[in-house]
Order: sequence, then structure tokens, then C-alpha cells
Amino acid sequence: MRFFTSPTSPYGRMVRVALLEKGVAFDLAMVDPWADDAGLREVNPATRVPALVLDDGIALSETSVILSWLEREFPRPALFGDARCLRRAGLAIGVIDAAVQTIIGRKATAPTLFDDTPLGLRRRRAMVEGMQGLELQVQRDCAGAAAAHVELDVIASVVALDYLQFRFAEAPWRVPTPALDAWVAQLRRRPAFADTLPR
Ligand SMILES: N[C@@H](CCC(=O)N[C@@H](CS)C(=O)NCC(=O)O)C(=O)O
Repeated sequence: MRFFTSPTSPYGRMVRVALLEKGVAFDLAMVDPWADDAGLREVNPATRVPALVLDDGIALSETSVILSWLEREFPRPALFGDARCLRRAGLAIGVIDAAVQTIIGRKATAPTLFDDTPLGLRRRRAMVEGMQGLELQVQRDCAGAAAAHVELDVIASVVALDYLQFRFAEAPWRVPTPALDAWVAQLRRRPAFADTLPR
């Protein structure tokens, strides 16, 4: 299989972590989706990462689709946990979406800063309230215990935390998430996370 991603994409990182944790062999194609990479466009007309070309040549795009296929073909270890796991995953993915849309929005509105437009402020609110919601759910549901399995909630949470740090390190609106940080602290040391940090 050939996996297309970029060094910074949080969506690509989610899928890459899932591939590594499931022990699926793949060739890595690092591309810049913004440079209109011809190889990427060939496998995904949206010219976006991630994309996964299967051994029979079928090209899958969209994070949710690729993760669903992976879960079906390689069920162990399972990514999709119970409803509380999926609620946490949804919150973290909402933060990732808002963060990526902010970075993309800046390209569209420059020299006006997208972040200060009505839509930019809405996306910022989504990041702030999404992280607050995630922190609250971890406080309520995880009772101080460390996460035990790399399921979709852990993957999306670590990817969201690292992407916010990567793109918005100095932002005054960042919210502290001590319970979430402690919950993922052990698992985020695994190679699947350590080797895929955005850069
Ligand atoms: N909905 C897509 C979003 C993927 C996405 O936005 N990827 C970005 C990188 S983080 C990209 O390739 N952008 C290039 C473009 O929009 O032209 C998914 O879930 O996979």
C-alpha cells in the first residue's frame, strides 16, 4: 500500500498513527498538497492528504473513510471504542477541523488575518470550547486513570494537542488541559506518536 501524507497534516497523522498501531505495512509518500503534487492529484482529485492506495490500486481518500476501511480489514487493535471514546474523538476532531480551517483561512484572507474575521472567531471558539469539552469529559469519565489503549480518542486528542502547539504555540486563547495531558501522557510516548510529530 502507498500512503500519501504531509509532514504537518493532522489528518494524515491520525491515519499514519492508526497504520503503525495496527502494524500495517505501507510505503510512505510525503507530499506537499499545496504544491499541486501531480502524484497526489492522480489518486485524489481533491489534491488533499491523506490518501491510501491499496494493493489492488483502489485509492481511498478522507480520514474517516480510510480509518473505517482499516478498522474493517485490520480489526486488532480496535480503534473505535464505546460511545464515550467516540464522544472524545469527535470533540478532538472538531478542534483539528477548526485549527486547519484557521490555517487555510489565513491563505484566503491575507493580508487581513483570518483569525479576526467573524468566521475566524467562530473557529477559535470551536478550538477553545472543544478543548474545554474534551478536558471536562476526561475529568468525568476517566477518573484520573491513564488511557490504556490507543483508540481513536487517544489518537485524535494527541494529534489535536500537538497541532495546536505546532500552529498556535503563543496564542493567548489556548486553554490548559491538565487532565487530558495526564490521560495521554504514557501512550503519547509510543513510536507511532513520537515518530510522527508535525514539523
Ligand atoms: N476532510 C479531509 C480533510 C483533509 C485536509 O484538509 N487535508 C489538508 C492538509 S491538513 C490538505 O491536504 N489540504 C490541501 C488543500 O486543501 O488543497 C479529511 O478528513 O481527510
